[in-house]
Amino acid sequence: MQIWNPMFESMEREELRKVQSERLVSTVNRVYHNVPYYRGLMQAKGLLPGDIKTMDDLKKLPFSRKQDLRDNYPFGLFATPMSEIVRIHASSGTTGKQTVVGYTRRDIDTWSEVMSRTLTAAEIGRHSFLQIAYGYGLFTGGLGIHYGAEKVGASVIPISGGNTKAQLQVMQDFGTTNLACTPSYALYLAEEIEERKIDIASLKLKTGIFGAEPWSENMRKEIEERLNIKAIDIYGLSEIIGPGVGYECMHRTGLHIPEDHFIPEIIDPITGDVLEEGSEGELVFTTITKEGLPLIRYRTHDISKLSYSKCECGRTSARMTKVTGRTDDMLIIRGVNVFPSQIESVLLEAGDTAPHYQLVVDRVGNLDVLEILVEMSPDIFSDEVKKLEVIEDTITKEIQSTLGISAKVRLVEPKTIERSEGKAKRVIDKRKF
Ligand code: DLL
Repeated sequence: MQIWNPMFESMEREELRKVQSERLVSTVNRVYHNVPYYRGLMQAKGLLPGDIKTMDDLKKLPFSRKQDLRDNYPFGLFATPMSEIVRIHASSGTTGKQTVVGYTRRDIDTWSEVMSRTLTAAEIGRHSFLQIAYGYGLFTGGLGIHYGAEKVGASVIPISGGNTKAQLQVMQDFGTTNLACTPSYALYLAEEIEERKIDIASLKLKTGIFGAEPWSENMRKEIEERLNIKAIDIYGLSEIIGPGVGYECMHRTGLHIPEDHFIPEIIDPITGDVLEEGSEGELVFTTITKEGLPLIRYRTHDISKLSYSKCECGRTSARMTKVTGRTDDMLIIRGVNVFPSQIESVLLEAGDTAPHYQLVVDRVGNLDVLEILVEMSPDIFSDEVKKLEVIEDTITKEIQSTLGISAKVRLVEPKTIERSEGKAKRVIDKRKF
């Protein structure tokens, strides 16, 4: 198995720490002098750039948050003059203003570099036909992957998201070997392939790189079986760079983090304390090479764990576990913490249902009620009502026993839950807080 940049991806950890320390010091100096907002945050903590000498001092630095970007909308946290910025992206999010991010020419090179590492780890290279079905535009998915894909020499098919019919046509006619899109769109494509009776064996698909939203291991199994491919998890967020912040190799034992560019930490989301290796908590990243929008200890709200052991693939970089959810996506239903991905796992485990579901949370009287709408798989759709009731009942019990909450499960007809070409909307929370 190939490694794109063995010097950095397989660097001795002690050596890597030196590189990180050097780059951290220079980043802190840059933001202190160039971004008044950061200077303010550091001053509030009584910190001068000189107080940060090595990686050991990282935890002294203040956190940054999405709200900081919003408060400085659109360009207030940029650390270079706008004349140096060659690209602007934005992420829409579900609430509030867009989060705007800017890249210098060197940032675009860094992005292509970390994406080249990502693609090489998924064995995508000169021999590959990569269909990029992530959206092109302000979203970072399309263009972010695109530049890395050209750099590794893949034949790039920049089809962007949507237009499912064209996606399938291109997949067949161009001989797509690799697919890049959200896991929910991958499933939708699988469904359409079945619907249109396209022989899956006639396709050349081998591997897909899926991310941009949480997806469970059961969802991975489902995609792999239905598309007859290997499904690789890729992670990233616009604020840090876009896709390229975490990537699985073919061993799929966690997502490798290019730590010579982004330093990860896991913190307790309540106290902000840094947690030990292996503990579950909120992922925090510090960028140490970015010029346009360097971010110090940026709180992602994503929940994961870190490990620093060497991977069988030879990479020595930290690995994060698959993101199981976001601290802000976590539903608290009658006091119980529930992540949509846990419910997804139960639904897929139970069988007889399609992996399309929606959670509707409401408050009746003073009680939270959770309704789970889940599509029947087409083959049980025609079954008698009694059988459907049995399935609903089984899932309800399974949810109760694994998650400890009661939910009303309602099987709905195939294809009634809205399909997404990008990130799926899984939760409708009607409660007023
Ligand atoms: O979603 C960047 C991206 C594009 C990643 C394409 C992978 C592939 P944003 O729109 O800023 O950026 O959303 C970032 O999406 O904080 C996570 O909550 C979630 N997310 C991204 N990748 C994964 C993943 C892009 N593999 C937010 N698993 C992040 C779980 C993910 N959640």
